[in-house]
Formats: sequence, C-alpha cells, structure tokens
Amino acid sequence: MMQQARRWIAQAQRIVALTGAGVSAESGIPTFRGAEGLWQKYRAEDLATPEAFDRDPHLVWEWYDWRRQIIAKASPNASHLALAACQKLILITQNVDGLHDLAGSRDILKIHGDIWTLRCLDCATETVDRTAPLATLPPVCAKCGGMLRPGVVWFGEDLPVGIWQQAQQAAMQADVFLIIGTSAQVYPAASLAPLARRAANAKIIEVNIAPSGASADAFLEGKAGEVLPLLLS
Ligand code: BJW
Ligand code: ZN
Repeated sequence: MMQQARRWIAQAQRIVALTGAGVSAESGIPTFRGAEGLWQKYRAEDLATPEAFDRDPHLVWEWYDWRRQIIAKASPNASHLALAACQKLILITQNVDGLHDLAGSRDILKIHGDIWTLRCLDCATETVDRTAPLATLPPVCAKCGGMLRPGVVWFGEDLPVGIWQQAQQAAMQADVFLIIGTSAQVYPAASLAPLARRAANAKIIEVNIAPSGASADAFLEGKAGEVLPLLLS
C-alpha cells in the first residue's frame, strides 16, 4: 500500500490534502469524535451552533477559551511538518488550531475558520488575538464595543465562500487527494474527496488510525505523524 501510494505521489503534478482533528491529536489536542473525543463529554448542539451562542454566549466562550488554552501550549507534530515540507501540495484543513501555520504551511484553505480569529457581531471586524485565557468573557470589540465571537464555522453555518470555492477548485484539479485524520462525517468537507475522484479521476489516499469509511484507493493505517513522513519524503 505504502509503495503504491508513494508512486502516485511521485507521479502527481497536483496533490491536495484535507486534514482533520486527527493530525493534531499527537500534539495533545482532543479530537471531536471517538472514545476520547470532545463530543463524548459535550453536546455539539450546546456549544458549536449559532443557536447555542445566542442562548448562552458565556458558556460557549468558556468552552472556546478552555480549548484556546490547550492549543496555546501545543506545537506542530511530524505530520504538520511533513505536509509543510511538501512543495506541490495544496492544503485544505478543517482544523481551527493554527498548527499548520506554525509548521510553516502557506496559503492554507481553512474551511472551518480559525480559533485565534475573533469577529464582532455588530461591525463584523475581525481581529487575531492569541491571548489565552482571554481577560473577559465574552470579549468585546475594540472598535465598537460589540460582542465578539470565535471566528470558526458552527453547524448550520455557511463555510467562508471564497475559501470553499478554492477548495473545490483544488479538488477538481487534483491528481492525488489525501484524507488525513478526519472521520469524514462533516459536510461539505467530506464531499471534496469524492469530487476529486469524479472530476479529476484523482487517486484517494487515506491516512488514519482506523478507516473512516470514506472510499479510498489506498488506506494507510497509522498515526499521521508516523505515516506522513514516510509517505511524503
Ligand atoms: C487520527 C489520529 C492520529 C485520531 N493520526 N488519525 C445530513 C447530511 C449531510 C449534511 C448535514 C446533515 N445534517 C446537517 C448537515 C450539515 C452539517 C453536517 O455535516 N452535519 C453532519 C455531522 C451530519 N454541516 C454543516 O452544518 C456545515 N455547514 C454547511 O453545511 O453549510 C451549508 C453549506 C453547504 C455547502 C457549501 C457551503 C455551505 C458546517 C460544519 C461546521 C463544522 N464545525 C466543527 C466545529 C468547528 C469549530 C470548533 O472547532 O469548535 O468543525 S464540528 C467539528 O467536526 C469541527 C471539525 O472540523 C469537524 C470535522 O471533524 P474531524 O476533523 O473529522 O474530527 P473527528 O474527531 O471527527 O475525527 C478525527 C479522526 O482522526 C478520526 O477518524 C480518528 O480515527 C482519527 N485520528 N488520532 C491519524 N494520530
Ligand atoms: Zn465591532
């Protein structure tokens, strides 16, 4: 499997990768689904929807402030570094943690936003603030005093339009499409690999500790931080 996958990578002009929470697991950041996942302890509907934020912004902010503190202590692992070192790769991530940036990847298509970006509900101003914990919850806008929200995409919200279009465009031109550390259950992100196969006849390579159920041409079982350096070197 690994030899075949390495051949496809070597022959490819355009490689596109979609990453999920699994690539940051080895950096100590909890995933969402699975036995140790955040959704075991917390209900997505209570924390990751616009309705939840309207109902109780303080509660939602406490959860994000806690996660920001965990992420602030984390460093990129071998999987982030291997992806950053691959020149011909376009990176699409569902992760909001910013570890791909810290590893040195450029032009990352962050389809679910960024936990370090704060957006004003009143004037829509976006600021980057890496303070963790934040001084006051909910934080307020320096410009207009309005309430700030995390710059992430919640269930029921649209993905950032331009970024999503670029992600689809990249998928439609991929020779190889990598799905790494994602349960491939959240849409529309999970539609990108099928799109790459349909539109570009791309080879799909999945890297995960257990198959997600996504249809792949090669499944490489293992931790992303161990498999990717072998696959992409
Ligand atoms: C390892 C590893 C290691 C562990 N190495 N691997 C019914 C059908 C279809 C769609 C819908 C539906 N009902 C509702 C919807 C829509 C909804 C949706 O998809 N729901 C599904 C759950 C059914 N989607 C939306 O609402 C989206 N918006 C939308 O659709 O708008 C309309 C639109 C359509 C088309 C274009 C534009 C707009 C928005 C989704 C937003 C998701 N938001 C979250 C929270 C972000 C903020 C935050 O972080 O708090 O995003 S939810 C959460 O899930 C987060 C993640 O990015 C996302 C995906 O999770 P991911 O990354 O896959 O993590 P896990 O934990 O699920 O999986 C980890 C994997 O790693 C596992 O497989 C492990 O095995 C593996 N692993 N260690 C390698 N070391
Ligand atoms: Zn404002």
